[in-house]
Amino acid sequence: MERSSGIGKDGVAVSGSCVSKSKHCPEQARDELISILTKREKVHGRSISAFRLVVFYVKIRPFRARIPGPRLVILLALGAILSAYPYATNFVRSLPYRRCLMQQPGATKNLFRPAEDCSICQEVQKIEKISNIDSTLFEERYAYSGRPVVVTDATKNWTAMQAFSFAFFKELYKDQEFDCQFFPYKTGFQSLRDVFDMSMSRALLESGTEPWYVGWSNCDENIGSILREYYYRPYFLPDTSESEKTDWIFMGSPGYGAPMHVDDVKYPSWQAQIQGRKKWTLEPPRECQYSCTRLEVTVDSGEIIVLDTNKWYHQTLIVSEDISITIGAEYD
Ligand SMILES: O=C(O)CCC(=O)C(=O)O
Repeated sequence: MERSSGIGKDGVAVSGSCVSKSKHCPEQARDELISILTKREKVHGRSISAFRLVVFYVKIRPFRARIPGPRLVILLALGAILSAYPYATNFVRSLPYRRCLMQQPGATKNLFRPAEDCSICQEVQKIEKISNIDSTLFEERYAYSGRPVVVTDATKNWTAMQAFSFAFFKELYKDQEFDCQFFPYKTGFQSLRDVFDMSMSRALLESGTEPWYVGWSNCDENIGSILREYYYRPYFLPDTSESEKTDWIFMGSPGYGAPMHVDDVKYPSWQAQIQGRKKWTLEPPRECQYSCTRLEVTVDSGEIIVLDTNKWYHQTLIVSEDISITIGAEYD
């Protein structure tokens, strides 16, 4: 999982150079490609099963009968055909679209990401603040529509609201060496270790000390379980959706935040404001600039913003006088 720029599944993108509305053009190619890529995983599984079947057959035959006889040769040939067949059909299916497809080098992902369908933002004039929302209604209106929203009443019973602090995270990570993903923003920190090694006066934003703002993802299972003791899965998420196990934590000083960018993660995310206030500025995808508007919302302590960070360019700024601490995750 990588937060920074955006592009489709498996690093494969559809180039925009195809003739519009023809069989070879991006929309059809993309749909077809997604179906091919999805199938590829199933196909891979099937080939492995065919191979395992042959191995199993050879194993259960009595030892004397294991010497390759005509039946075994036929069986092996059948196994090979069975394994190769799905790959071959998949390859043939993808032929008409090959000229529309290209492997995307990491550095150009953002430049050549597939165009968004601007219906995700055309109707959105502001970011609503809602409460007491039923998960079915949430699913219908917000969960997967690309419409950003702030839910104001979802952290009520979270002990995270009192427990999370710089000192809490410092203690939690004291024996942890590995940072999953770390964003130093404008600080000179190289790692989370550097963050927790800063002086307590700087950490507590005392006057005369240098401001700081960092973000990181947690992929340590033990720490993940501890964090989950302090918050619940937001009640409004669709019943069938899973919250990703990776938590994202952002923390730091007023006046700081993340620069404008778009992510390349799997799913939309929620982010809970545990302490402080943060202003979010969202810009529609570049191709929707003329049909959609730029949005702004300030998320207060206790509120949760739900946003598809793969679609909306976003930038943040801490506007409270005290430290801002947030925790969030993706949901599928
Ligand atoms: O919370 C922040 O300051 C930045 C969040 C962000 O950029 C993200 O979730 O992609």
